[in-house]
Amino acid sequence: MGLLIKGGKVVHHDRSEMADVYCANGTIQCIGLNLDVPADTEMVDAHGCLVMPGGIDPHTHMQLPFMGTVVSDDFYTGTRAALAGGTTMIIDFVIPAPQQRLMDAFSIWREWAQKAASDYAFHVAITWWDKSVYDDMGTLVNDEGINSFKHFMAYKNSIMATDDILVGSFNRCRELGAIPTVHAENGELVFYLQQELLAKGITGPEAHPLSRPPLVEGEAANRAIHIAGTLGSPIYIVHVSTQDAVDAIAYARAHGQEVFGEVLAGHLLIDDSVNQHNDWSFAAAHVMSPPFRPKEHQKVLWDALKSGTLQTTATDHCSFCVEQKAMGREDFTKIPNGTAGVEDRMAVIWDRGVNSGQLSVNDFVAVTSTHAAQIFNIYPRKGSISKGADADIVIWDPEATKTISASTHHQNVDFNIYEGMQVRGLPIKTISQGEMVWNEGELDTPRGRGRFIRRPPYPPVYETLTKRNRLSKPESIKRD
Ligand code: URQ
Ligand code: ZN
Ligand code: ZN
Repeated sequence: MGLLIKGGKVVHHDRSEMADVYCANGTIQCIGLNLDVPADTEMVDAHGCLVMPGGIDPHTHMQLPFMGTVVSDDFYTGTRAALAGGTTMIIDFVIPAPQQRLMDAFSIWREWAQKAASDYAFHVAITWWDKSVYDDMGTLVNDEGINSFKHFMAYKNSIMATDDILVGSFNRCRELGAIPTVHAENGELVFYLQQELLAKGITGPEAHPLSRPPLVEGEAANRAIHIAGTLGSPIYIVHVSTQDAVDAIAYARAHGQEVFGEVLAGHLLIDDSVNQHNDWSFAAAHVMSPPFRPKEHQKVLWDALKSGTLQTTATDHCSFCVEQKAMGREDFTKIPNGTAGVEDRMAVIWDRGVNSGQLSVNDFVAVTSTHAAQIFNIYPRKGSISKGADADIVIWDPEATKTISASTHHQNVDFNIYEGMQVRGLPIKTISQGEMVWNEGELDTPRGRGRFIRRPPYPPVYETLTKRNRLSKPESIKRD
């Protein structure tokens, strides 16, 4: 039985239209008015509402083992909460331990994600390098539907990718038609500043941002951009949080380089005052990397999102309960880094972005869904309301209101960084794979209904890139 979404305004990333949407067999069958649909079609009333592509969160870490503990949301609870917030797909991360075969780690994460309630994909992290990593990257792209590889430039003595790894992996990405992504913080500088702060006896969560000042992100973003530009690979900078990194991205893009940037809802809305809070647990609950920044960076981030310098929004959902954060009670470097937010991303960006007039409704669709689908090569199957696309749709009531709270959210964590925030504009219905999974406050998300979404490689990048700042095809490099 199909669904007919009637009476709404369909909002695409580039235009809007009054139209009905008929979904059946998990996909969008037709869009228009006075549609002729089967008699047993279920009617969904969207009058007064907007009908948008389901959100895509390109940056989450469900049930990640990290810093001696495990993220409290698993692939079921985390994706269930995402659906309640209008997000119908996440892109999570396979993070092999150094020396662990990529294919082995991939199998482990695939198993964990079997329980997901929404569709999902994976970026695979490159945390070490040898011929097996090179080979496994090829297997993942050619056989497993992976087209993006993550590099943590931070987290020294753990998963940090040094420059030699960046060079080898970015070049391999170029060969395979994959996109490298980076967590851009200079891990050596962070480590040095952490040791310096501890030596001075500064051990509380207030030290965390002091060990990761904006230049630490700006330097790493510049370095990654220049390595990618030299090798001719595109690059995607995750959780851009500073003017320093925005400036690096804007300069590179203005000079024709293929650079994409992501901003977290948290960094758009929350400033560094949270780090100075006199309650240890409150300050520790906000410890994430990159840290929350002084307010002036937030305006730059909003302007970059509006102007297209940054293209996507994400959450970096990496939830730790209060007692997990207490692992760093004596030493801030041991506070598990991460905050939650997969359920609230769309509502908080709508409230602070669209209601404030900073973003149009079409911009909202672009930065919460369409751009991520386009960059990670699953558009228009995902991120669009078009014939043949997956029926992943959110029905948005621009006048619905709520107060965000850990006491009412669906995330499996006892803290919410948006606690008490009042928002206007909410997802009142979420449709995933053509099924009503979130309906006026009720979730219907059977465990394991989510699918692993394969993402094809890009056409060989050296066939599509301009010649500027690029190596030409390797075999055509003239050697004298
Ligand atoms: O660095 C990341 O993106 C992961 C490990 C989540 N933690 C965080 O603080 N952002
Ligand atoms: Zn990160
Ligand atoms: Zn992350």
